[in-house]
Amino acid sequence: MHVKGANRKTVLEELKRFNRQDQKYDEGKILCSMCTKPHPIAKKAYLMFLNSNLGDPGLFPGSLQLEREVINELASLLHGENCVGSLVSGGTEANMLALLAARNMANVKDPEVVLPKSAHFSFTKICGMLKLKPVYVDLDDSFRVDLSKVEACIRGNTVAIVGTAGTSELGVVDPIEGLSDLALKRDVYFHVDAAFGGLVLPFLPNGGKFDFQLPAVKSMTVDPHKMGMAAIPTGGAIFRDTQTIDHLKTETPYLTNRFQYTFVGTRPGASAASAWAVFRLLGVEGFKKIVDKCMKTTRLLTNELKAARCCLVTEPTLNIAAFRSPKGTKHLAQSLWQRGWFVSYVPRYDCIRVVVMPHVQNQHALAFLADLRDIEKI
Ligand code: 0PR
Repeated sequence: MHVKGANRKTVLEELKRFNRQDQKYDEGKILCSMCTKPHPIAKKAYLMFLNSNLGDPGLFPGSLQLEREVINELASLLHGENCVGSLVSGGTEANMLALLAARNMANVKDPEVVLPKSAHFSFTKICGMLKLKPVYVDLDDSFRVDLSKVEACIRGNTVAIVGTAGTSELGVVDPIEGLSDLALKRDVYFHVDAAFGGLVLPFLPNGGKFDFQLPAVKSMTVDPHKMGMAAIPTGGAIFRDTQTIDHLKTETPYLTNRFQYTFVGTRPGASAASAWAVFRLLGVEGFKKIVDKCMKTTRLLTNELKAARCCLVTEPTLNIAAFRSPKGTKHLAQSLWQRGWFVSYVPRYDCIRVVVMPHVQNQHALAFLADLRDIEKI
């Protein structure tokens, strides 16, 4: 820290210099992100609640009410009645809370968790921290976890099985219904990671069953800071009932609340306000329109990619396109980066992944395709 402070104008000018270095969603070049520009109402709401701390809700009862309403809205979108939960820092923390509840509930020696090989990398961190042994299960030909292999991995010390509704790399939905049946049959905790898909699938015409309408689903992750267009950080951890979150309870000896159910103590009320504002402004109809537009742009992209002789790893279920080039995919990814297109290269599938978030417009997809054709000389 400098000994003497600077004047306000200098501080702001210096900040602007940093800010200019950051990429801007509006330019439509960020194709590798599951986040997007927060909705303008989210920004307003966030600023309005900048002071609020959900970790001490007695001081901020309005913010607490906003959090409850957001959790209830998410639960009702996901067909959950009487669900409870918290807004947390993101998908990592939500997944962690779910596995902690499962571990504490089972209370067994040498606990294990059965995960698809496609599960988000946050589970690797979580298993390390919670001292859970991850048992990774192979995928089938459609990149969904193989049910019979999951069953073969469930043992007496399995504390949970996990399925993903919208994998991070390909946007694939695991056979959640089959996993739910299996969890019921084997009496094991079932967590669904819908960090991304949880705010896409409910707005698709054929989203399928992937949520609390399946009886074994005990908890779900769904992040408003991804397709919910809320400000970062806004993650959602939703649990079927209070008995489950009782396993997360920590006494807070001197605060305005008696217990906390999250890892993080101080939590931004501004996040709750930003998600609440987007939900209230858009409603289901507004979300449907946005998701529909993202899906149309995804289809435009995949059709044109095929015409440019690229092959899709799989037909998209969500607004994620994954493809390979016959001339070398990694090289194509590097060339696209050189031209300013921020795509992901996924070594596991040797593919390029494009996430078509609301900031990616048709015109950006077309400009991207023009550059791709130019690189590929097609
Ligand atoms: N579960 C799933 C299915 C996810 O896709 C993610 C993150 C998580 C859990 C963890 O969520 P948090 O990162 O909120 O803790 N998915 C994105 C990813 O890894 C996160 C992201 C977003 C990364 C924007 C980069 C970026 O620019 O791709």
